[in-house]
Amino acid sequence: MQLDFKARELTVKLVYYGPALSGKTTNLQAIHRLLSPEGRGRLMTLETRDDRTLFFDLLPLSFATDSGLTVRIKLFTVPGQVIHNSTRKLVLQGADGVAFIADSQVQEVRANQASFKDLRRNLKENGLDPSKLPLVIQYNKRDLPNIRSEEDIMRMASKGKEPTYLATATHGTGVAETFLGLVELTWDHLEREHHLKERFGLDHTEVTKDLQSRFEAAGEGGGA
Ligand SMILES: Nc1nc2c(ncn2[C@@H]2O[C@H](COP(=O)(O)OP(=O)(O)O)[C@@H](O)[C@H]2O)c(=O)[nH]1
Ligand SMILES: [Mg+2]
Repeated sequence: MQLDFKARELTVKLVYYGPALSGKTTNLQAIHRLLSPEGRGRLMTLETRDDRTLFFDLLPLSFATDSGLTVRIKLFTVPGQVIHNSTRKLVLQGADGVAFIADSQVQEVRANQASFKDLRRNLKENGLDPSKLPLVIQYNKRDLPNIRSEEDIMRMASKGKEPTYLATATHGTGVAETFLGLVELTWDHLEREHHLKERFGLDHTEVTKDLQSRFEAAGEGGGA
């Protein structure tokens, strides 16, 4: 979290992490599409010809709050390919929350595990505590054959503390839910750490409610 007191601006950084081609960029594209335009910045993506993310994607969002502070959310994705570790580490710097986008396909189990380990390592190397950082997990590509069963995923989810979501990002299903879950978890954490209400009169539930209404205003509500 960055606070620019002069500009009355508070900036929160959220990162979509996961193995190559799990659907991180597709999630951001869907968020961009499903949100009403006000306060929604341009989605910047930098891809190579085989539609892999080379550096990162960035979607900036902004909110005017009753406290008088402008809240900005910077939504990043990382490139999943193993060779881009230094970029991933850089993007994770100062992250306030992470959505881990896993690929539901059975043949991707190991790639998910490797990426999850890589996330924990890069968090630690950035001085972030993986056990404290707000984290949600999304199992994407639910439309494909040969995916891990819902029961299987929910059984794993019940062992951890991270909220877990199912999604088909290409259809926009589960995308808003994942994002709202991450935003809510992150703001709860920021409130506990920084006492935003007491210090700035900022109600930490305001941003989540605002976002929810922006998804609804756009008329698709994350469905279909
Ligand atoms: N069938 C299916 N394909 C998906 C889904 N989400 C993403 N994809 C496809 O998977 C490929 C990689 O997605 P992308 O968002 O670029 O992955 P990233 O590397 O994690 O950013 C693209 O061809 C997407 O269209 C999904 O829910 N279902
Ligand atoms: Mg990408």
